[in-house]
Amino acid sequence: MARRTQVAIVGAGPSGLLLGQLLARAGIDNVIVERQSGDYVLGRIRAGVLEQTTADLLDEAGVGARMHAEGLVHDGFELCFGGARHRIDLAGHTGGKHVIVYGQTEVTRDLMAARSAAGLPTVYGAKDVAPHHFDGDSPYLTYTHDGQPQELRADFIAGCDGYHGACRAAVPPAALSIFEKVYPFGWLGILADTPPVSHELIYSNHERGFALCSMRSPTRTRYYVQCSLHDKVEDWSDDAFWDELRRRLDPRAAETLVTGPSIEKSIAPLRSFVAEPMRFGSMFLAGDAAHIVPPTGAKGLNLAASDVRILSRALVEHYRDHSDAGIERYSERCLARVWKAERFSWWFTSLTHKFPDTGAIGARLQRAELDYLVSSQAATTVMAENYVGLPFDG
Ligand code: RFL
Ligand code: PHB
Repeated sequence: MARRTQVAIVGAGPSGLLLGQLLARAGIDNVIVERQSGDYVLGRIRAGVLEQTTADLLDEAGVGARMHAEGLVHDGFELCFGGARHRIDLAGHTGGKHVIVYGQTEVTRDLMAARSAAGLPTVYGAKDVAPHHFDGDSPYLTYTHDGQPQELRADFIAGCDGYHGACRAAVPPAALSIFEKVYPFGWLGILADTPPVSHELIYSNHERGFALCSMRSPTRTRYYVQCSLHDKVEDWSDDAFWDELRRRLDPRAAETLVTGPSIEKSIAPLRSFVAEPMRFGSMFLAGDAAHIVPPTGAKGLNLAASDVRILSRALVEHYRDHSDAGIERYSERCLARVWKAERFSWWFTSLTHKFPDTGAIGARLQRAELDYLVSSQAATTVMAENYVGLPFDG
């Protein structure tokens, strides 16, 4: 049966849900079509750090209350190398800016709750979603739901369906430029109900490989160690993980680390990826559908939010002011910010991970750069202003 809406959104991750919420608040009809179940989407443990502009957008979408109540404001983080920790004072180098530690799972849960409270339509468990006729102004989606073929007509399609989604895949290859780098290692992550080893995040460069100490709350931790791409989660017992993490931290952190049973354990590959442009006629790509960063700078979710900010404003301009200026500039405006975050995430990854092919000189060059970074006000400022999030171009 054919149904109609103004904006058909593919994907109920943070990009799709946030876009849906912002559009609905501006009186723009939208339907979200998601391949998985809601519980499956909530079960994915991912990002943990929000830039202030992301937090502001969640407020604008009316879903910021729990983030303000439960999120942890961080004014700095620590870099660990050579057996010692060095603090990067984010607030002191950016005129008082900070980040908020609040899990992607919670952002998603808040957005889902707001969407269902507002009675906005979401189709979970939609199979074989495909966008059609997006080179004209009458695009539509087809999909199967409960075994029945469905059609959703729209003015616009928003491809918020992540890296493996259907929207980018439907674009003719000749219309896309792809830029990609796959890193020769992954991150093994663990979630545990233990108190954080430190009140701030610790990014550690160690001869055995990178490690990251993060958290979700004062009683829940998220830790990562760089691992081989050949490793399987089953190969890593909790004890093996904790032992490896301890070895990659400074002696004080290693001693005070509180361990416990994992409640989630997973391996993520690391990739830098950009697909250009981000608009094809009446279809837009947003978030991971268009770009991926390695997680080292905590930029993925924040970039998704900045695409959604630019897209929601462009669509509001279209419907309210009858101007397509924002739509015409969507791709260019997103990509300006995307490439800067790609550069930062690639650089921070290069600085902190053990690379199989750069040898002893690679490690010494990293060490020289880390020493410089923590001793030069100029270098610390560059790090801090990128970490808290670069400004929008207006
Ligand atoms: P998502 O979250 O992948 O959501 C896409 C949604 O689309 C659905 N979908 C489809 N639906 C219908 N039909 C299809 N054919 C479909 N194909 C896919 C999917 O089921 C899914 O629900 O993309 P979105 O919304 O753009 O959000 C992007 C973020 O999830 C991502 O950038 C971050 O998680 C990246 N990331 C981090 N970002 C940060 O900003 N800070 C961090 O600290 C951070 N840490 C991380 C991360 C990502 C990680 N992994 C596992 C990739 C840590 C890790 C370990
Ligand atoms: C996380 O808490 O999952 C996290 C934090 C910082 C990062 C990446 C991931 O850079």
